[in-house]
Amino acid sequence: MTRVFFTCTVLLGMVLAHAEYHSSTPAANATLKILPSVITINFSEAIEVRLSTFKVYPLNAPQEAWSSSTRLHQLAQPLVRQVLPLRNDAARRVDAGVTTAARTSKTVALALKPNLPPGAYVVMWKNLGVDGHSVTDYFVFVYRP
Ligand SMILES: [Cu+2]
Repeated sequence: MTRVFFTCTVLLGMVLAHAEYHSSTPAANATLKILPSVITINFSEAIEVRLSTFKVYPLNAPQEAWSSSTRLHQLAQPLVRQVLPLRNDAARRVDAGVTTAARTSKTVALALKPNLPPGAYVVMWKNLGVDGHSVTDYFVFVYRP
């Protein structure tokens, strides 16, 4: 009985998709006057927090591109591909790591380093859902005080 239930849960998880981005604070493509100290990402399903990777990087984007989410995404995509697999890149990152203590969670909080300059930022991840599937994704926000 337990095995049958487990199988159904896994199949249901596949049908309902994996741990996809649901919402975040700041929201994707938001422009902020005040930078929060913590970024929160909500997923559609719970993830294995410590088996997932989260990073925030500054996006080297000219100021005239800050108001164009299309332009920011064009710049963000190659950056994500390049830096998401990197190890030992803490100095380049503007996050100070995941602060969520739970082993599995639908919500993940990431601390930001203090005193970040105005600019565009990319929040990126490769998560591992509790259903065993990974999702790589990102979003961009702009800090323009
Ligand atoms: Cu899945």
